[in-house]
Amino acid sequence: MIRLHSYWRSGTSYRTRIALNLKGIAYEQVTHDLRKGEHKDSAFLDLQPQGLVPALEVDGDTLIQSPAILEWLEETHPEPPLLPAHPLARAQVRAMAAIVGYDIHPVNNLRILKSLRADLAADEAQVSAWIARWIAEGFAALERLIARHGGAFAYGDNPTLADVYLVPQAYAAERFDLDLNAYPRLNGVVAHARQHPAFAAAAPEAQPDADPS
Ligand SMILES: N[C@@H](CCC(=O)N[C@@H](CS)C(=O)NCC(=O)O)C(=O)O
Repeated sequence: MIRLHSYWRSGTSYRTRIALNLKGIAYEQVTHDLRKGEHKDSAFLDLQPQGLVPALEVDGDTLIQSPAILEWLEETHPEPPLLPAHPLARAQVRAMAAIVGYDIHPVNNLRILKSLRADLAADEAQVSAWIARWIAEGFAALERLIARHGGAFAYGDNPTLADVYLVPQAYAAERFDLDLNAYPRLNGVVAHARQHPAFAAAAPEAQPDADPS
């Protein structure tokens, strides 16, 4: 039994859904509405003590932290691989994923934005500028890396962890009105990845809890 605790618009949930779909793993989803603070309910804190989605229940155990979940998926379900065979190439893919996973997403997360507003009295224009600043810096680097290593996907011609991380971050960028045309290679591989059934099925608007209102 695999149960994903998630939220439709959460980027870390989205990346986990993409990887599960690419690996062909069936799972059920339990939603935690971040807007209502449901991720801080005590029952969920028993599973994920940080109160962050995603969490993945697997046969009675709970995995947390999407990078750890994705590595676990890769180790336990090696086909199709989301990392190339050569150690150097694996490090390059992991680096591209890390630009999103460690350098963009964490500083733009909901609790950080709430803290900017509550602790530093930032207004919405300042919050938007903050979000755009970190995405732009990371995407400028990724644009160069995709030009160097990319093919149909961000690294070569098959989906890798680089795409698993990038596509949800591109979705967030569009939500905050960033113009992806400034990153033509990045924009191209994201558009291509979105056509892939595993990515399409993982898209926020395709989730049972999607609520764009
Ligand atoms: N490093 C964690 C980050 C998880 C995370 O930040 N999840 C977000 C949604 S994308 C969340 O639950 N945010 C709730 C909050 O900030 O209060 C992971 O990759 O799993």
